[in-house]
Amino acid sequence: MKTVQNNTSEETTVTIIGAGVSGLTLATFLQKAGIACIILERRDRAYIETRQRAGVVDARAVRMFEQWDLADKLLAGPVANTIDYRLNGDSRIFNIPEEDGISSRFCTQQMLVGNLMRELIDNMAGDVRFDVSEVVIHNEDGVRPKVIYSDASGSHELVCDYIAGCDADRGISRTSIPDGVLTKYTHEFGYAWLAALVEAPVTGHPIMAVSDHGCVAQLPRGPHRSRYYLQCSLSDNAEDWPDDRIWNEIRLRLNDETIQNAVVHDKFLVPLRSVVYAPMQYLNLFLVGDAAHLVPPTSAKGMNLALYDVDILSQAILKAMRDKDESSLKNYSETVLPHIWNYQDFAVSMTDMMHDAGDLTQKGTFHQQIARARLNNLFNSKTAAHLHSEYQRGTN
Ligand code: RFL
Repeated sequence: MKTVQNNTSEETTVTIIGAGVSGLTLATFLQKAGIACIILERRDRAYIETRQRAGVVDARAVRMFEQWDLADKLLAGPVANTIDYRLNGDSRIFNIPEEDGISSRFCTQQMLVGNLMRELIDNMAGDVRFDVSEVVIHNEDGVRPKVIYSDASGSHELVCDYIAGCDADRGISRTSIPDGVLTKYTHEFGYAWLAALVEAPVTGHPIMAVSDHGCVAQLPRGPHRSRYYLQCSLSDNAEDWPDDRIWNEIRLRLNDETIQNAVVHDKFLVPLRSVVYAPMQYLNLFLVGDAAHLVPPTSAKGMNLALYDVDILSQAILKAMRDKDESSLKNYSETVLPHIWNYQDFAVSMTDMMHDAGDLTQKGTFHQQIARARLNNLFNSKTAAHLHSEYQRGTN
């Protein structure tokens, strides 16, 4: 049977491209504030609800959700305030300081995204259009922007006031900005992490470990699972890492022969890199989250930076709509970028320290000793203990 093609044109206030953690959070806030918005997402709902990534919502983001009266509904997990740092098997528990009495929470990105979907779509009748394709942005000076997209029923046009580009690094929002407007700042660390999702819960504290054989981390991903990260070569691929090799390396790097093999659900390589695009806006288009910046997973901050952007952008849109004052929108990029750079600094320091302290092949023995001295400072000095909270506080 031939499908009838139905071409439409509609108006809304904010078109959001991408129903990841930033797009869904932004839409939920706008919907709660009575500002019309539509999300366009190229995947289906089931795919997005099962995509496994981050595991901790930091204290700043917890406070943001509390301010919107959404923390209890969206963030299910217990507080996350310790990390077990290990150097060749010697373990120290690091207490992550609270921020104004608020702690980070264990809440997987998958859980947060699922809860956001239920709140936005099922409870607030939010408009999320899945399975769209051929999304094209028209954002010319002096004209209300338009977003054209296709779905199974035909080609459609959304005329809006603002566009939020929440479609991550490979989306179309950033690439719709004319050449020469954005500057790309990037740093390649020169190694990768093998990310393996396993059927073995974190039994003590989340672990970040340095050993002479390279770095390993174990982070919680729900009550029965954890994500292991193993430093590896940029030229490796997942086939180089059969399950037995993964478990042998985990035992070796954690100095713990008692660890048992368990089911490995998925494994893939993440090349470690830091990227920032600036400015994070062009006319009526605003870039949010991974569309504008990437941090290496060592820092566990990518999702939290995306939520920071949403916090600033949602307040700026509210001000523009309620008070007819676009000054905060005009300053969006200038407001957000110092915080992003602050976290890039944190991510680079953490990543260098954790890798240089173990791996001699990158920078040699001198830098290994420097990195180990830094790690000891982190364990022993009160000032260093405040490092985490200072970064967390950022440029509030
Ligand atoms: P998302 O969550 O990737 O969502 C982008 C959405 O846009 C859609 N999309 C499009 N839709 C319509 N049209 C198009 N042309 C489109 N192109 C793309 C996509 O389908 C998707 O649904 O980006 P967002 O919202 O910017 O959020 C960023 C975070 O997801 C990301 O920073 C974190 O996951 C990073 N990250 C971690 N962050 C942390 O804070 N702590 C962690 O421990 C942590 N671990 C991780 C991570 C990311 C990882 N990977 C693989 C990327 C671990 C891993 C393995």
